[in-house]
Amino acid sequence: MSNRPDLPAEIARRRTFAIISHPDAGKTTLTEKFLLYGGAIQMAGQVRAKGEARRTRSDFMQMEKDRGISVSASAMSFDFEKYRFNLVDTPGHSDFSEDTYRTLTAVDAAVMVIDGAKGVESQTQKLFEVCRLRDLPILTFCNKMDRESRDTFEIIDEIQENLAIDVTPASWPIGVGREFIGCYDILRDKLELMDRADRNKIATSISIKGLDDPKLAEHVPEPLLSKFLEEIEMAKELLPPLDPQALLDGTMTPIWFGSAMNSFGVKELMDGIGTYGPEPQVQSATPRNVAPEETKVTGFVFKVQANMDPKHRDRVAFVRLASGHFERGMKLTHVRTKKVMAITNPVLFLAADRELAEEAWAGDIIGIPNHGQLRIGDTLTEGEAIRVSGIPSFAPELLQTCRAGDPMKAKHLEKALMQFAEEGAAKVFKPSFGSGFIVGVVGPLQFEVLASRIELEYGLPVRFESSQFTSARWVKGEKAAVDKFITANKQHIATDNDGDTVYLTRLQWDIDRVQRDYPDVTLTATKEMMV
Ligand SMILES: Nc1nc2c(ncn2[C@@H]2O[C@H](COP(=O)(O)OP(=O)(O)OP(=O)(O)O)[C@@H](O)[C@H]2O)c(=O)[nH]1
Ligand SMILES: [Mg+2]
Repeated sequence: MSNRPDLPAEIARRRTFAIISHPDAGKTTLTEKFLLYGGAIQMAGQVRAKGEARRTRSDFMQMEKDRGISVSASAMSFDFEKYRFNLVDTPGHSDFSEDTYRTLTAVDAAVMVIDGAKGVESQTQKLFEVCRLRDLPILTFCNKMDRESRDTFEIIDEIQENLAIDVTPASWPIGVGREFIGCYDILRDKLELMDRADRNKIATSISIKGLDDPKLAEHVPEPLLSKFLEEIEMAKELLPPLDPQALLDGTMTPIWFGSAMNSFGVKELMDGIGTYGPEPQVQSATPRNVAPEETKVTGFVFKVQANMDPKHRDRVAFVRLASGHFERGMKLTHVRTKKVMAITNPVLFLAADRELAEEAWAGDIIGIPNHGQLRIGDTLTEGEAIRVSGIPSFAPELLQTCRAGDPMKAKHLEKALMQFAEEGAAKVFKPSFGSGFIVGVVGPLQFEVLASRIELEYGLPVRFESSQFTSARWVKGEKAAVDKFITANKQHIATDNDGDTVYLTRLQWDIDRVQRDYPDVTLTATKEMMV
């Protein structure tokens, strides 16, 4: 399968995708099994590992290990057969959705995970809409089939109806719950049996010559067999067959059934991503779009994370390469500042682990350690003034005041908060009146993550307290008009980490009043990522 036949082989073999879903559907567990099948790890870890048991690679932050949830997107690059996978495990919880949405700007496809007992949940629906806006191809994995699950047709109908996309079964489950024995691989006419005893074992697969092959009855007991044959007949009549182009256009999703925990159905899904998933795609940018086969390197930052490795204490920018063949030591122009940067220590991620990258190709996600020059939304090129557009920034919806447990440590706290602001983990405002900092986030769990990270990464216990303000607006306009506005509203004015002016208030009425009284001043709920 090839949708851009002119791509160099190294680029054409790349598959860059995000794993998305409602919280707890099994993204991190599935990611871990991908690594196992890719040969990147020898033994799979668990999300809620007790004692010395191994934990998953992608939930490496302390809070993720403690709570068994993902709070931050993590990237992994590894080979699978003839393909190179660049996979991003995203957090499902809506409090962290800014990170997830940004990740979706840096990938060519999404693997949507659904819990077989729950079907399409609220967050699945939202994430799906974001994918559809970008025409992102979607491959679906219906997980947790080892437990009591919903009727297969019902799950498929629900996806078709709620998400308005054609669904084609790539596999079909046989038996439900404790009687679930495996799946029939529709794409390759194979029977896959699940081994409940060994969770890390690759499933046994049995080649079948069509559905009337007597071998089927040797492995599938009655009454499961009759029910399965009846269902598959109906499925063939009612559901469309796989149309690879419709998948690439984002109008059809193939669905695989399985159990990430039992390593079941994972290999078939990976094969599907390799065979039918998109190659690196054209990146929209201004003043022109960037095609992966262009010989010059272009890349953009979609995520920044500080202190990923406590031993290094640095900041790493996650860069999606949009075009070209990158080699270590290359000098790239940082378009926002027009400065040239020598990229001497680029890394490839395996979650928290990294490895020096001697080279990388369009489609890859590389890490560039830096001291804060690289921000979310920045573009790197070989000189051309191109800017990648469309990286979202959310309006901070919740504001709290952050104070250091030890008041003498206010300067340290400022430094820590500024780092998190530059990472994009929160918005930080320094009021022109009074002490302390006001931190703005999208969801309440982000305050907890910040408190835990400030303590762990900077050794600084902090408290978050309710703030007298509930909304923040960036102030824009001619200097004279803005200055006049600032002077008249001093108690409401703060600056963000870039020194830009912000208006804080607790009343929508105030915002309306400003807009009426100061027609030359504009208030915006978000700030463009690029300046
Ligand atoms: N029974 C069963 N449990 C599973 C399966 N896959 C995952 N789980 C469990 O479901 C829970 C959630 O799994 P995660 O992999 O953390 O889910 P997630 O989607 O990454 O969650 P967030 O990142 O927090 O949104 C864990 O306790 C897993 O062990 C499965 O196939 N069967
Ligand atoms: Mg997770």
